[in-house]
Amino acid sequence: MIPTITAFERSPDRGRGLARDMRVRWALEEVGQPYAVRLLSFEAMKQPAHRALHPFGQIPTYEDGDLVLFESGAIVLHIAERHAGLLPEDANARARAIAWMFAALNTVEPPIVDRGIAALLERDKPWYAERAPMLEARVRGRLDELSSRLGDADWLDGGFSAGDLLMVTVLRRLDGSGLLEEHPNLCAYVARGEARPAYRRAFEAQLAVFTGSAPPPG
Ligand SMILES: N[C@@H](CCC(=O)N[C@@H](CS)C(=O)NCC(=O)O)C(=O)O
Repeated sequence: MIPTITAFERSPDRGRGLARDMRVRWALEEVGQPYAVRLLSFEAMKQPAHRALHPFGQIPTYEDGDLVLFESGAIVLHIAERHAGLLPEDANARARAIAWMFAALNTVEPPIVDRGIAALLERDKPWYAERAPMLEARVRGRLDELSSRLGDADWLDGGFSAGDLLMVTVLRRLDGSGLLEEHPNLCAYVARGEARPAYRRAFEAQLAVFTGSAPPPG
């Protein structure tokens, strides 16, 4: 039995690896765990069959035997706890790596998502011109702080961990905004993550879904 995850049948990001199944694929590749993927249309994601797995009708989900999980962070944590390679052995270092996982999803991702959603859905609204600089300033604030903490280190706290995996995927959401480029150390950090063989395999697998070159499920 191998775990099954869900992903977009046709990702709105056109294969740029920004959808949240990418984090789960990357974690599974890092620990060498093979997995299956069930692709879903937007319509199927909102049907009762999928909502039984994911209360909010979203991707990704993770099924392994009796276990069904949703929330990309919870899935990555589950994978990291059950396999070596994504969390340190030392208890304190492990707790700190988990703190970075939360920081990625709870402190850094929200302002990035808020800015992205406003640009997508509010661009034609009368308040957008006033709101956009404020949203951008919030992202800049977080990036300044993260950049200061990272300094010239390779990873956030010692060796590469699930905290870095999530942080890199969160920062990648700024692709094309020019904001990350204001911090050369954060660009280099993301590039280090993207250069990992496990990242490459995960990226190619999700891209193959978009280009239609993924092997048929089964
Ligand atoms: N906090 C959730 C967010 C899940 C999420 O927003 N998924 C997006 C794809 S990246 C989705 O399914 N969007 C379609 C929708 O919400 O209808 C997680 O980290 O798993």
